[in-house]
Formats: sequence, C-alpha cells, structure tokens
Amino acid sequence: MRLAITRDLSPAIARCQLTHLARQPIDLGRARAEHAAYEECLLALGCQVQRLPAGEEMPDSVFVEDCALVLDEVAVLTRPGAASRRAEVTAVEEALRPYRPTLRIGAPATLDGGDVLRVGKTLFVGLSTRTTAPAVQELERLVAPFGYSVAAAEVRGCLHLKSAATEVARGILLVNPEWTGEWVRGFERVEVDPAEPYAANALLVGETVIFPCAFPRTRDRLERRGIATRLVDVSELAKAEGAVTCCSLVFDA
Ligand code: CIR
Repeated sequence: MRLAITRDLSPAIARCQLTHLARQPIDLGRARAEHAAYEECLLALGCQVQRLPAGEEMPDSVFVEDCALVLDEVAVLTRPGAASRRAEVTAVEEALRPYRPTLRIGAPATLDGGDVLRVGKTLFVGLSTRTTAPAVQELERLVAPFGYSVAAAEVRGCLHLKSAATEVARGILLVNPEWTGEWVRGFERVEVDPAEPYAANALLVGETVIFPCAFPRTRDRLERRGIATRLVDVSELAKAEGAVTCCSLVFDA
C-alpha cells in the first residue's frame, strides 16, 4: 500500500514562517479546499491518505514534509531550522512509528525535510537557511548503514532544495538553474520556464507528477518530455511558501 501522510491546516497559518515572500492574507476556507483537492489527487493516484489533526498553535504544521524523511528501511525525524516548527515533529513521529523504525537528527544540527532530495540511493541535502552542515554529517551517519550516500548540495535564492529541484521521472530532475549549483549537472534535466521560477517543486507519485496549475509553461515542458502531470491549485498555500511536495510524506507502507 502506498500511504500519504498529510496534516490538516492550522487555524494559525496566518502566522506562518516566511523567508522570501511578503506576508499576504491567506483565505483559510480556500486553503482548506486546495488542501482537500490535493488529497483527492493523492487518492486518485492510488495513495491511501492519513490526515493528522491540525497543530492548533503550529502555524506551519500542514507542511509535514519538513518533519521527516521516510526511506524504505527507516524514517529520520528532523529538527526543523525554524524554532517555531520543532513541536510539529512529535505527531509526525507517532504517525510514522507503525511503519518504520525511527531515528532522529539531534541538536544543535537543524534539517528541514524540504532540503532533502532523494535520487535512488543518494540524498542531496540543501545547505539552506534552515539546514546546517552538521546536519548533513549527522544524516550521513544515520543512513550510511542502509546503503545511502549523502551529499551537500548548493542552493540559493529560495527556501529549500526542493524549491529548486525535484525528481519528475526516474533520474530526471526538474530544476530552476538560477537556484541550483553544479551538482545537478550529472542528471538529465528539464528546466523551469524562466517566467516561472517557483515551478521546480513537483511531486512524483508512481509515474505521474502532481504539479501546480500556476505554471503552465513549465507543465508544457514536462508534457513534451513525456512526463504526465496532474494539476492542483495550491495558490493559497503558496502564500505560506508551501508547494506540492511539502504537504505530504508519501511512502510504501
Ligand atoms: C516555512 O517557512 O517553514 C513554511 N512557511 C513553508 C514550508 C514549506 N515546506 C516545504 O517546501 N518543504
């Protein structure tokens, strides 16, 4: 069974962390409708969806991706870079415990799941404002016994590594070349349309990519490469600097 863990929107989302965006009012009703449609999309792609209750006083808790990294053998609980987000991890850990042994990144290292891009047995870790070099070393120590290698990856101009690059088909990355470094060179790549810098965050489920409807030019590039997309509207969630990967943890349960 393929499981997608999601988390209900916090009523406090208006107080979310923002790094690169100016604060705008978020329509909670619309954001909830977007989130529900996103879950429908996961269901349509064959996932079972397990939605955790909202973290009432945790403005960013809908973005479950940042709390854990789920590998086939083990789940690594993170220590998010923003102090306001650290309490989010507890509920995610409880939800993952039936499915994987759990390990954790310890203080003072910090790591956001959005900074970890897995391609096969390699984990690229973005050195963003949220993720520190000691976290890269610690992650390596935790996952090396399972055969993973870990590589620090340059990222700039955006929140997380996966704002800049995601895998859209086996071994093919969708990238914003302005926000990534040399490390992407070894991969077959689709570049975002230059008019759509935020379009590199796509969620691959099976052989289909869940993709924001806000980026039609980049979507055309994907479809022309033979990559099937399924569109979702995440425009309210985008005001909280969220995108499609960050609202779920998808894995084989
Ligand atoms: C934050 O700044 O932490 C949230 N407002 C957005 C987190 C988005 N997470 C992700 O892309 N993995």
